[in-house]
Amino acid sequence: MPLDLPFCVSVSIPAGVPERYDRHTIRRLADMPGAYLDEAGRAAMLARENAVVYDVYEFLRPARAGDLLSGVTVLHPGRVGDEFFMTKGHFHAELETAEVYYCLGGRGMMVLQTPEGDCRTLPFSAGQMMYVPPRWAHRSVNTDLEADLVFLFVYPANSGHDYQAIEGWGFAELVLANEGGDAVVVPNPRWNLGSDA
Ligand code: S6P
Ligand code: ZN
Repeated sequence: MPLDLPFCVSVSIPAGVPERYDRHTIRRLADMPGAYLDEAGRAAMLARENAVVYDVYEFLRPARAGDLLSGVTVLHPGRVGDEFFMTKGHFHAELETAEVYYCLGGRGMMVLQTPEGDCRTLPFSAGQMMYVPPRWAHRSVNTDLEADLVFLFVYPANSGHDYQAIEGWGFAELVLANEGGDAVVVPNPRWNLGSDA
């Protein structure tokens, strides 16, 4: 789409895939080594099928302060062991940048965490808006095994992404299924082992 002109695009509810977009990123199980607690379970699933965990459809803009990036994420249903499918999660490289999510469909949670380790896990379902303050890393989790978790996002175009810290430390909290299949938030036993552990 032309970079400096207004645009308007249809985004269906609850499916979420925009009628057009600039970039489509597909994240599969193979793209998430070490992300799930049950790494052996991930490897076993991967041996059967490199399942798509989520799709991201983006409207691109120049990486300049004052501009906004936007798009839609479609996080599919599934579990690795007891852990629900989730996004990789990231800090914004420009730490002092915020983000807004609006959930178009499905049922899930967002895990948010500061660099100091303050971790909050909040419900995030169709019709809800999530404000991610500056400095808070964020990960989305689909807790519904039948439906996609679909959300629209908007954030400053100069934010950038820092995946490394989360790949190393993870988040302090995990969202797992209990014996009845319901989502429960539990402390991450691997938390703070660090990438050099
Ligand atoms: C970008 C925004 C979303 C995520 C997307 C995938 O700042 O938070 O577009 O990129 O939901 O998550 P992740 O952690 O793989 O980038
Ligand atoms: Zn973000």
